[in-house]
Amino acid sequence: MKLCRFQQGPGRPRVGLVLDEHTILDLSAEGIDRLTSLFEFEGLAAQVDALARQNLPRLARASVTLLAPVEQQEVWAVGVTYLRSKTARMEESDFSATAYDRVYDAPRPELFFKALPAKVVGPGDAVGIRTDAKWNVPEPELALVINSRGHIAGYTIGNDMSSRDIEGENLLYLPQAKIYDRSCAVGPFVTIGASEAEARTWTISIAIERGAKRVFQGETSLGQIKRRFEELVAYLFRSQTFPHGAVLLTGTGVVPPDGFTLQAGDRVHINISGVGVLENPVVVV
Ligand code: DO4
Ligand code: MG
Repeated sequence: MKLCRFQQGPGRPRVGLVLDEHTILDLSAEGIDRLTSLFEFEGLAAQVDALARQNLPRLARASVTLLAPVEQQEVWAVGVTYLRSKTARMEESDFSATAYDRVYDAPRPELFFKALPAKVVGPGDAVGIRTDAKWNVPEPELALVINSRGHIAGYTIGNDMSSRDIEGENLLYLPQAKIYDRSCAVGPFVTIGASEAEARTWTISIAIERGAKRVFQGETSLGQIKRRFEELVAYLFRSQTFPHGAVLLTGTGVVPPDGFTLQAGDRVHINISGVGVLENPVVVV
């Protein structure tokens, strides 16, 4: 089952259940107008299943604008969770190679703040590349949607846009490489009712288009993520509370070749087999 946040015309954001490719069930008609409150439900999938059987308005998918499924949640990210990410980063910087090598095997994962909710870009909106960076890449990532009690309520797609030349110059520049306008896209759907074991069977793929040409594509399995999802969430919630829950990007396992950098006008498509496709054009910010 997939949930979404959407808007129809100038109206307020609403909450929907995706019935099929063309149809959304408007859960707001049942008084549910925030995803965050749904994510707090115990037995979320059963409750949404019961809602789905009610006679609620059905909307054409083409008549709504999908929004990022993020309301007041901070977005955080984990790094170096795939072997591919570790090796790419060790090659990017002699200076930081030991840090990446160590964190991959250390008990404590690398966690970093990524975006305030108001700065998250939704489906179809532009992601950004920095004017002062020369090597910019998207990072396609599974995103965990976590409630205030630290339970994983669902899964969505995240793009952890990164400036690899800034990150590679000095590890202390990581926040500048990772956090800037339009550096984080999330959406379009939140898949609920799937276990971690099921999510680990999904594939994540990315395609980057430049005009009519596909300039990069790559794919991996979410089963390649080294750490268990609950372990990542437990570290995020150590000595830190999230009254509205949080979204946690789980790291990238698909890295474009070193000669590749994004350009304004490119289109990034990220597909997770159990979730859907997050598509964003690229602009310079
Ligand atoms: O430490 C660098 C960032 C790692 C990252 O974002 C990733 O592995 O996805
Ligand atoms: Mg990342």
